[in-house]
Order: sequence, then C-alpha cells, then structure tokens
Amino acid sequence: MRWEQEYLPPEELKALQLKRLQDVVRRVYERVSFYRKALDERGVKPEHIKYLNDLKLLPITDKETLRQHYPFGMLAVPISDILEVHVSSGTTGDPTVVAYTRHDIGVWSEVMARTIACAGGTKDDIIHNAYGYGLFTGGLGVHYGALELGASVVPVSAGGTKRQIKLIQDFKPTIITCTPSYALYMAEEAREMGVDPRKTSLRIGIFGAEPWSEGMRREIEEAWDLLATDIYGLSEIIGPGVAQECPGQDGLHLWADHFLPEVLDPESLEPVGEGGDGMLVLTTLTKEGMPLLRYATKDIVSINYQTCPHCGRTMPRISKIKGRTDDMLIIRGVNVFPSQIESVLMGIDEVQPHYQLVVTRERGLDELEVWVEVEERIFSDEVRALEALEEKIQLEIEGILGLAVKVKLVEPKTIERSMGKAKRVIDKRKI
Ligand code: DLL
Repeated sequence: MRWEQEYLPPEELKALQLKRLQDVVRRVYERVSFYRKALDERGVKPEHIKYLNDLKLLPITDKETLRQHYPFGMLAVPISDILEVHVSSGTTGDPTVVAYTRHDIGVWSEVMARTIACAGGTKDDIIHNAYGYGLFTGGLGVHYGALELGASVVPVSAGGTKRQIKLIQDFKPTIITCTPSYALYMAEEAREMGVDPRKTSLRIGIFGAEPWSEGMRREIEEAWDLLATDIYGLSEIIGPGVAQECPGQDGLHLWADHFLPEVLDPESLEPVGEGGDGMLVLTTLTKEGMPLLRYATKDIVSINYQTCPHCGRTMPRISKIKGRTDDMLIIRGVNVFPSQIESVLMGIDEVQPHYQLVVTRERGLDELEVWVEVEERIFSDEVRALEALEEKIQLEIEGILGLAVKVKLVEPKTIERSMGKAKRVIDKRKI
C-alpha cells in the first residue's frame, strides 16, 4: 500500500498543514476552556493564524497542563463521543489520560498502517505483537495498524517469554514488535531453550517506546538476524505511529500531515533550525477527542527536511531520540545522558547489552556507578583481566563525559530484565 501524502511536494504539504492547523485552532478555541483562556491571554484569535509560522503565537502545552485537567478537562468533544481511553505510562510522575473518538481511532489505524508499511511490512506479513496490551498504547496501536494494513496480527502482548518463543516457532511470523530491551531478553531466553533466534522466520523488527542506541541496534540485528527499525510515538499525541524508520535506517519519517513538528531550544523555546538538537514539540492537526497545540514532548531530536534518499518520502525525518530533557542526570555539575553511556558500552566487545546506572550521594558528593554485564568467561579469567576491562570501560566513559565514574562488572543475568520499558537509571539521591 502507498499513501500519496507521504510523497507530497513540500509546498503542498505546507498548504495542507496550514489548512488543518487553522481548523484545529478554531476547534480548540471553541471547545477547550484551557485553550480559549490561553489564546485570549495572548490576544490571539483563530483567524490570526494565516501562515504556518504563526504557530509561534500559540501556547505550549505540557504534561503539567494535562495533569491539571485530569482526567477529561482537555476534551474537545462530549465524553459520549469517546470510544477508547488510554493512560500514559508516565516514565516520570503521575499518569496522564488520553481519549479517542471513532475518527481518532481511524487516524491512529492509518498512521500505524503507514508505520508498519514504512518499515517494509505488507498485508502478507504475520506480526508477532509483543508490546503490552492495556492502558499502554503500544499493543493496541500496532494492532489497529495491522488490521488497517490487512496483515495478520498475533496479539501476544508482553510477558510469558517462553510461550512467545514457542509461538514464533509455530506461527512463523515475519515481523516482531516490542521494546528493544525485550527483543534482547527474548533472544537470550530462546538460546536457553535451545532455539537459535537467528534461524526464526522473523525478518523485520519494529522496536521503540524507549531509547536505544545504534550499538543496541547492531546487537539486536545480530541476535535475531533481522532488520531492526525504530518506531517513535507518545500517548499524548496518538500512541505509537508518530514517526518510523524506513529500511534505509536514516532518520524516522514523521507523519507531518497529522502531526506538525517543531524543534525548539528547551529553555528559550526558540526554534533551533534544521539539523540542530532541541526538544520535539508536536501539534495534532487532525485529532478530534483531545487535540493538543504545541505539546512539549521533552524528547531531544534533530530534524531533516530533505527528501529521503532511500525511499523518496518527503515527510520530515527526526533523528533517533537523543535523550529526554528530564532524563539528563547532573553528576557533580556534569550533564549526563544515559544514551551517551549506552553508546560507549555497546562499542565494547566483552560487554553484554544489559546495564544500569546507579547514582548515589556520599557525603554530599554525587557518584555514578555503571553496572554492566560481561560474558561469563571474563569471570573465569584472572582477576587482572577483570580489572583491566573495568579500567578500559571507565576510561572510555570518562573520555566521553569528562567525568570519573565507577564501573562494576556483573555476571550475566544479574540485571533485571524488562518486558516493557527498561529501567536504566536508579537514582538513589531521590529515594
Ligand atoms: O511509548 C508509545 C509507543 C509504543 C511508541 C510502542 C513506540 C512503540 P508513552 O508510554 O506515552 O508512549 O511514552 C512516550 O517514550 O516521549 C519517549 O520519551 C519514549 N519513546 C517512545 N518511542 C521511543 C523511541 C509510547 N523510539 C515516551 N526511542 C516518549 C526513544 C522513545 N524513546
């Protein structure tokens, strides 16, 4: 299936975005008291939106706004028009509620069908969907997309790992969808069951919902012998299905006919320009139940407006998520993103792709300890070999961060495995 809007010339895409932006601003001004008030305070009326650039006149919405209007205060339709409700997993703080009308479920199905197709899926694929079904949007989002595409979906959800492996052998799915950390855990479990994950029928993975580095991608591709693609989304905007890599693995195509992106400096909220790192801010152009203007995702990306050299889509591409403004750790005054440490670890051969960062405060001084699993054989080597590896990792991390860290090598399977979003940081300063 081909969706022509993904190949629109930039000027036509902009015209469509403007028309939809004017429409959504009018709707929220009329129906959502928070937006009416915020626009009135700025002296902005819907008819002032004449160009896409006028986006800057609109207020920013953030998680705090949604919390203040918990549960249904941001709806632009009567609750009787709502068909489905989800709750954001809330990586940080209280959950937030999102609600979909029939039209919105249609939008979600469309963008998810486009997402699966963008990764290389067709109606002939069998999708082993191991994202959690329930309040988390991962399971149902992929499910709706698969139905829309006409593919077969196995709604296995997350968990019951041994059974997952058996179903993969029996049903011979061609696509797997789950978090990248769960994909690695499943490969490990398969090998323990005497199943070679490289020999399964899977050819494409659609992995997301948590940060993962290029190094982790190589680990997963190697473990399963498949093409590992990155999928991005968030509950507040729709769930999964905001952006997806094509097989070129060169940025995530963002479905900009439905979601209007900006990349802003997180402090000044000024645009950083094409190619610069900043916070992704999204406006929903077509959602009906809970449209959002300029939602501050806190995810750090850069954006590229050039036509994709691999697939020819004209949709803007975002980089892999580089971190979140709120997962940056400040250790003795140095800014540290967990993704920077993951990149170092994945480049070291003896290291397994399982790690955790433990932050403590000893007599007022912050300490960052990096716990990382290493191959079994390292432990049977001389102590000197173990120490040498610890030192090597320490030096490489110091080289990148300019910060002294402690490295603790642990045996395989010491670090807790995750079936959903992995917990990478344990910040004991906050406990
Ligand atoms: O995680 C939706 C989703 C489900 C996306 C399945 C992809 C696949 P939330 O639980 O609301 O929604 O969490 C959204 O997760 O703001 C990012 O910080 C993070 N995230 C999502 N996808 C990626 C990704 C779903 N590919 C939050 N890379 C977002 C890095 C991601 N972080």
